[in-house]
Amino acid sequence: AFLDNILKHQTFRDGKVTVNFIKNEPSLFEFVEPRNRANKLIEYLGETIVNGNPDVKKKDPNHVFSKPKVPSFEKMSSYPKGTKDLLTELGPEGFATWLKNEKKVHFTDTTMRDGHQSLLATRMRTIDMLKVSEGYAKNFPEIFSMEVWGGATFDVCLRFLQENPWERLALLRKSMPNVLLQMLLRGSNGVGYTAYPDNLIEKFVEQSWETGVDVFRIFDSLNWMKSIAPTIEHVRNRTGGLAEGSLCYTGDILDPKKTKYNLKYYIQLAKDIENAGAHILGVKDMAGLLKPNAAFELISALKSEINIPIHLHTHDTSSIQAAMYLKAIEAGVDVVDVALGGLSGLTSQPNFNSLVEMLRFHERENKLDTDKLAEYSNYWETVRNYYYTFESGLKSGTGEVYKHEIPGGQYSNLKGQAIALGLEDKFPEVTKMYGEVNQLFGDIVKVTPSSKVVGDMAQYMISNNLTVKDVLENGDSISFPQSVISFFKGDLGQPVGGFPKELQKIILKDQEAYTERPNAHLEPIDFDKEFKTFKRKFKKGMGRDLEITDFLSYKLYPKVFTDAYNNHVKYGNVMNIPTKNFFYGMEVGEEILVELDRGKNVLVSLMLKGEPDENGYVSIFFKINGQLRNVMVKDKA
Ligand code: 3PY
Ligand code: ZN
Repeated sequence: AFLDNILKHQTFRDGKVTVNFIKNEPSLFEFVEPRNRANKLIEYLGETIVNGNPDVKKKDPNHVFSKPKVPSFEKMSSYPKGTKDLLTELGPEGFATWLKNEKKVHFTDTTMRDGHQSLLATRMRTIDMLKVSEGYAKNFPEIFSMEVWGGATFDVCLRFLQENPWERLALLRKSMPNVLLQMLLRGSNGVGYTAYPDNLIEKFVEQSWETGVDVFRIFDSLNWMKSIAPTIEHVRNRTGGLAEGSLCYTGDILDPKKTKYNLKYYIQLAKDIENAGAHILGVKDMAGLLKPNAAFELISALKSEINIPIHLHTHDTSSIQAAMYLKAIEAGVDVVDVALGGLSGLTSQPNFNSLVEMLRFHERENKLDTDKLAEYSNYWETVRNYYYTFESGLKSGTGEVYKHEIPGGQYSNLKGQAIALGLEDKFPEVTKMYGEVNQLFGDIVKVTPSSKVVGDMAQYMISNNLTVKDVLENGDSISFPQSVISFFKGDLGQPVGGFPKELQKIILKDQEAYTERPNAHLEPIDFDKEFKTFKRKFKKGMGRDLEITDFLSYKLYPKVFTDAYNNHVKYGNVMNIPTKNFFYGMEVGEEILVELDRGKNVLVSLMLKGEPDENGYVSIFFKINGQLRNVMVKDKA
């Protein structure tokens, strides 16, 4: 291994070895052996067997797992020409024109991003995606795009799944080279919950494109153009991809009493987005508030007022959003977002399989193979079973969504939290308070991260028995949640119509608010210098060179990255552990196959699990490729 390190070393390869080479290069003594990797693997499994995965709050020992059936496809065949090939051929402008001239309606499949983000708290692991991604791309090359990245996936990959989000993207890119890959980007907030320096967002966009993103859906949580426009610019300047500038839909344009977010408002915003250089307009109905007749009116108006194609997104929280899609399609919308049956409905997107069938013989029908689609839906339905612990417990759609306006992903999270805390009967109060807080805040656009601020405030008020009146009358003596203070300072930008001044004073007390872009207060990043420092800080344990993408992860989520790094040092690469074992450990007698790294597989069986000794340590015996190994794990219970 030592010799190997020398042979691989850049200085050696450059022929610049001097007498002090070995003495000056401690890295030559760092060995990553397979044996070491296997040891780390059983450390992880041992820990999970004894103490459980800390992310799994409720484990059902009687849960029945069935094996998902991977739909068949031609492994040896090449990829048929798809939308990615078309983008390469036509360029972003040409592609947008092509899309606009298409008669049939197109689809974005959100299963691998918003679908599981909204139903399973974003916990879907890369390994489960990779089993079907190649086959899917070969079977459905005509799909407009696969939404696979961004939103909450970035954070959750690192924080809970111990995966590198960039690696996920690269692997999905490799297995789906022919179709467009799409991400959700929160404008100046990137894939985080706060504003970042402009040059960090710029670098992030550039690296996302380099790693595999083609379609950037860009929104701002307050519909603030000052956050949307610079991000569109980054996509136009740094990538060859499509900038999908998006407006977030809230309220109800049909309600004459709701004058803040009316048709005129949306048309102006759409024009601003088009003028900022977007190739596509996204209409992001994050809470599923767009009603069928409103959709007809909105899409018809947008179609006549702007020249770029329109891509519509919704959540089926009310359970009637397929009707909305039909109206939008009849008004000429170009693309709609859907999720494969097994991960559709409720707070996720409308059902892909059913929507294709609904449009059979319609003049805008998109003739996709519904039998094949059904096989993929079945796959996801079975895989979903492995994630049972992350289900929200939601059983039916709700008409209340039009009142509280909670975004899909947030609704299932809040519901899950309420059930876990035994506060399920208080859930209607939380949602009602959410609606009241929204009014108190001046009726704002609510989507990550502004929706989190409203949710934090509502939960805070419920748990402290506070009413809106209390806040307005006795606010001076209330210490508000940090996210609320930061919001009223201007850290997420400026809401439509500004902040309610009285309340702003109550919340900020003697802190100053500002109205410039939050990014204006942030120092640009000195990439050369900081990347070097970063590499020194985290040099020892990845088993590979640190990349600029690691640095970006660190800059977006310093603590989360550091924890993930420390876990990696301890457990190595855990992304290829089967999902059942990653979350729930192993049974005695169970045997699993795990790919350690680059095609090296090991067969792991759990032979024996002892009782805790006098110091609380449990002895666990595995067989790895037939050889007996044991680990001692401290029982934390
Ligand atoms: C996100 O920002 O993650 C969203 O899905 C918003 O709807
Ligand atoms: Zn969404």
